[in-house]
Amino acid sequence: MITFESISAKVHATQRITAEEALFLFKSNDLLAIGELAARANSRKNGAHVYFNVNRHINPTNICVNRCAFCAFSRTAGEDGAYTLALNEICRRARDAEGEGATEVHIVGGLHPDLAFEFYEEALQAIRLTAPRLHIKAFTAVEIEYFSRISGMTVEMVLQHLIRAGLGSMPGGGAEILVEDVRQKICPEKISGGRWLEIIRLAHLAGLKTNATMLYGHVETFADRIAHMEMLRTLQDETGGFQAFIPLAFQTENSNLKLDIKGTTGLDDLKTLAIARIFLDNFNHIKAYWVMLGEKIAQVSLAFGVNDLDGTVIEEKIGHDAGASTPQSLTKEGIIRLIRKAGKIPVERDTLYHPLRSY
Ligand code: V47
Ligand code: SF4
Repeated sequence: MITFESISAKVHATQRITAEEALFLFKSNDLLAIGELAARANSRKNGAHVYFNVNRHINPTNICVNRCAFCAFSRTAGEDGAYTLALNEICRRARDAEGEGATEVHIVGGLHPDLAFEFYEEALQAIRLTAPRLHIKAFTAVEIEYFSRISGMTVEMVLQHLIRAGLGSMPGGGAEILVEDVRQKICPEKISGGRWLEIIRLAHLAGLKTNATMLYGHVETFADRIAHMEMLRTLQDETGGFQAFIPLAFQTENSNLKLDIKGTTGLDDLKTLAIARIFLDNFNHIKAYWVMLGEKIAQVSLAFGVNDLDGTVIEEKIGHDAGASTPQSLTKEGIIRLIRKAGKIPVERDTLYHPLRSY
C-alpha cells in the first residue's frame, strides 16, 4: 500500500518513485510535507545554491501556421498585431543585450508560412558576428520539425546546419502535455508528443543540451502530468541531455480554448514544482519561470524543491499576450534579492549551468 511514509522512505534512500506514488502526492493536500521532501531531494543536488541567468528573449515572428487553441501569442499573416522582425532588428536586440551584460539570447517564434530556413540560419550567423559572447538558445522541437519540412532536409541535417550557424542549445517549449488525447484538445495541429520526444532525442544525440517544459492548468489531469514527466524521465535515462524541467502555469486570457478555465492556484503551482523535483530524479534543475508564476510564488517555490529562477528575460511576449500580470523583465538585482530573502545563495550561471558569480 502506498503511504506518505513509504514515499518519504524512498526519497530519503534516493530511490525513484513510481507514477502511482506521484499520483498519491498530487491527490494529497499536505503541501508542506511534499515540499519538505522536494527540498531534501533538491538540497542533495544543489545545496543552497539557486541559479539565474542574465538573458533576453527575442521572438522573431508571431505569425504561425499552427494557431494552437491555447496560444494567445500567434497571429495569422495580415491579421492585426502580426509582426516579423527584420534581421537587423534581431541583431540590434542581441547586441543591446550583450552590451547590458546578458550571456544568453532565447529565441523562439511562430511557424512562418513564407520565411525560408536560410532566414533562421542567417539570423544565428548574424548574431554570432554582432554579439559573439552570447550563447544562442533557440528553437523548440516544433520549430525544428517545421524547418525540416520547409527545407526538405532531415531533422539531423537541420540541427547540423543550425549548430554550424551558432546554435548552442535548445529551450524546452512546445512540449505542452505529451499525452496524445490532451494534445488533440489543445493543439491538434502541433507535432505529436512522440515526435517532440524524437526530435529532442536527436538534438541530444547531436550534442545539444535542451530543457523540457510542461504546460499545465488547462484540460489535463494529474495522471496526464505524471505521464508527461515519465516520458521525459525515460528519455533522460537514455540521453542525459535535459538540463532543466520547467512547468509553465497556463495563462488564460485571449486563448481560443473555449473552456471555463480559471488558471492555476498557488497550491497547485507549488505542488507541481515539488512533485516534479521528487519524480524527476535524473534532472539536475527544476526551474520556476517567474513570468507565468508571479514573482512571489516563484520565490516561495525555492523552499519547495526549485533551484532555478530563469533570468532577466526582457520583453516577454508569450505569457503577456495571454494576460500574465508580471513585469516583462526583472533586473539582476531584483532576482538576487528574491533569492537572498529566501535564505538561499544566488548564483549567476551561463546557459550550460557553469557558475559565473555567486552573491
Ligand atoms: O511552448 C504558450 C507556452 C512556451 C501559453 O527552456 C504558454 O529555458 C502559459 O518554452 N500560458 C514558450 N504558457 C515558453 C518556453 C520557455 C520559457 C522560459 C524558459 C524556457 C527554457 C522555455 O510557452 C510554449 C508554450 O508551451 N505557452 N501559451 C500560455 N497562455
Ligand atoms: Fe504557433 Fe507555438 Fe503558438 Fe502553437 S504555441 S500557435 S506552434 S507559436
